[in-house]
Amino acid sequence: MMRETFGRIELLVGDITRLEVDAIVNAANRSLLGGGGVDGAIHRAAGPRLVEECRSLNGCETGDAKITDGYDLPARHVIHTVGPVYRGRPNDPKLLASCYRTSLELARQHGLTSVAFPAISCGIYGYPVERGCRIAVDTVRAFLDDNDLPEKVMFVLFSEDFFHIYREYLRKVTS
Ligand code: AR6
Repeated sequence: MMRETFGRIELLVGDITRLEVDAIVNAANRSLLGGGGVDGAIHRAAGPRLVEECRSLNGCETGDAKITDGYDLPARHVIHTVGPVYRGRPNDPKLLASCYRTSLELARQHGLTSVAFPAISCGIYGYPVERGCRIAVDTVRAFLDDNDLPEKVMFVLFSEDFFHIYREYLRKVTS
């Protein structure tokens, strides 16, 4: 099985919509009204009540995050964040790091124990996965060092290629 644990961080290959966790994070767009990729999959699995709640949120800025119920998902909540479209600019890493940090901050404020992230911005938004992975791992590790909640963070990758990139980096920084 494609799964490995690094302290409070767990890495796995799978479909994030199937996870029974306190919150899954959605790589959304600023409208928060659905789209393709993981966003489409989450809305399909959560059912139409999710987009109804999302309509009341008035969208979300890039780098920010908002929380909803999980409805028909096994996850209790969805944390919707909006990653940057990759342009190779100095602000891209800051905005992507902010997605991870604000999502974790929301989880902490809601007393959530377990949170699962997809590879935000590394699909349709074109972020190079090697860089996206470093930002994800560094930001999550720094947050966990400073906070007791969430107790556990999962990176849920959709391909074995992405899994290997994350695993190599996590092994390097945790050894
Ligand atoms: N579980 C886990 N990961 C998944 C799943 C899944 N079910 N489905 C796809 N991925 P993307 P972005 C992976 O494109 O780059 C949407 O239209 C996928 O293989 O979903 O942030 C939004 O509305 C990739 O590795 O998100 C926005 O408009 C990763 O999730 C835009 O796409 C992220 O890819 C956001 O683009």
